[in-house]
Amino acid sequence: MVATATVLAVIAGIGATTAFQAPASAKGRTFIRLNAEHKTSVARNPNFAKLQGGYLFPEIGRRRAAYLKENPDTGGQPIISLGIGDTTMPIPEHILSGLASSVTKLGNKDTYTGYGDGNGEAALREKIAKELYGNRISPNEVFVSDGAKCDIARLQLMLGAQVVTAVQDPSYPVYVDTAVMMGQTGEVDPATSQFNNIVYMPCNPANGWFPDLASLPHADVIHFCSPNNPTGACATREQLTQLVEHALAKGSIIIFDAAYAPFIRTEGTPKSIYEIPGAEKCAIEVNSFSKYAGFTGVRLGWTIVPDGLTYADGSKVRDDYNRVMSTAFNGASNIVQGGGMACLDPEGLAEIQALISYYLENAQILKQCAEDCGFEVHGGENAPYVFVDLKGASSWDMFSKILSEAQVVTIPGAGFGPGGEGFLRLSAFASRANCIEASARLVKLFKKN
Ligand code: PGU
Repeated sequence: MVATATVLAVIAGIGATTAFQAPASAKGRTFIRLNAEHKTSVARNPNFAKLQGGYLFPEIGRRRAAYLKENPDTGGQPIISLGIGDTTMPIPEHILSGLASSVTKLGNKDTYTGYGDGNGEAALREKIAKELYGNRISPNEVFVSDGAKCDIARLQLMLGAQVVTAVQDPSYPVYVDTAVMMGQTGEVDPATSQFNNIVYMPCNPANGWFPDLASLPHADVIHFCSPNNPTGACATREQLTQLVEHALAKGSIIIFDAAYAPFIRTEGTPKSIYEIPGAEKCAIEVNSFSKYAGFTGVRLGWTIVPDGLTYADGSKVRDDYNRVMSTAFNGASNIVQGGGMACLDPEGLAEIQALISYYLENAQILKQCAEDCGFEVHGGENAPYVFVDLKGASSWDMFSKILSEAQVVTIPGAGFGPGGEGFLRLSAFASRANCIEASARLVKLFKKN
């Protein structure tokens, strides 16, 4: 029906039709014959042209699919993913019952609810404040959401284009990518692979994965993640105190990503930036049930914006974040918030600890494996990521080698910023069986070479 080089578009007349389908009767309608290369007159947002290729994790997926297409038998064994940090263990019973009971409530006219409080149900905000922050934070400083990644983007929307952002290098790519999308940056510098107008805070084995803050140019906003993705480094109380003191002295705002907080098992290591005095005057914290409770697909997170955090003009950051949330978000799903409540019951908290213990044991297996392969290894303690030093090898080359020769997906360190080059990230969120099998394959591969 449709000519190969052209599509028919209906621009007048009532009645359903698609752009690719000629209607049964053309009577009374006006058609335009459009060239297949039809363009709108809308200019592309120039910030998107600055981004270097696609988002990291789908890019890994594309390379895996391309390998599979060319090698359908995958060397006679299934591909194992130690790539994206995606949970694999099922949601435990008590937490699941919280999700199930909120579904049931929706089917009963006495308990049915529609739109709720856009910042989260009061009971959940109270429980987060009490169980996770020991009431150091008040419920009206808690904003419940559909996840930490989405909150990071919404914080950028609030901060606008005029701020200078600092990131750990390497770091979770969402901080830089959303800064670029917001227009905070210039172009990428091909010589350094760094975006102009972003402050890269080098984190590497030589500085104990903690930047020399005093030597860095000023940044308005400092993204800091601990336990860190991808390095697995976990900042000490002394380091976080330095960070907070630096932010207070410079008037900066810290956006502290605590998505992996429950992996911290070392006594005395802070799980929240608000354990550091003064943080309530300079820090926002993003967090999520994704890695705590296997909620990566369920989607539930929260952000803390303290009442005492202000802009230069004295206005409250909290009020602007409230404006963003009430305008550009409509509250986390009521089903999912029931799951969040169950997470914070004593039974749910115990289930979270059991899940985390399982993944931490996986991290030990992967750490041992990388050491057996002859590499120096970082992370894997108090964190679900193992960061392998490739002794100068290119991380994308190593990613390809391991995929094609051992059928194991990993993440190249360079995907987390130029400071990640020469490293490979292994995720401990795979199943135990897959961690053991992947380890055997990697040891075989590297012992051979
Ligand atoms: N913050 C950090 C530091 C993360 O590593 C991740 C997920 C998130 C936030 C996302 O939390 P949500 O609450 O689920 O939105 N990092 C994974 C998944 C990749 C991705 O694109 O989010 C990873 O493999 O790094």
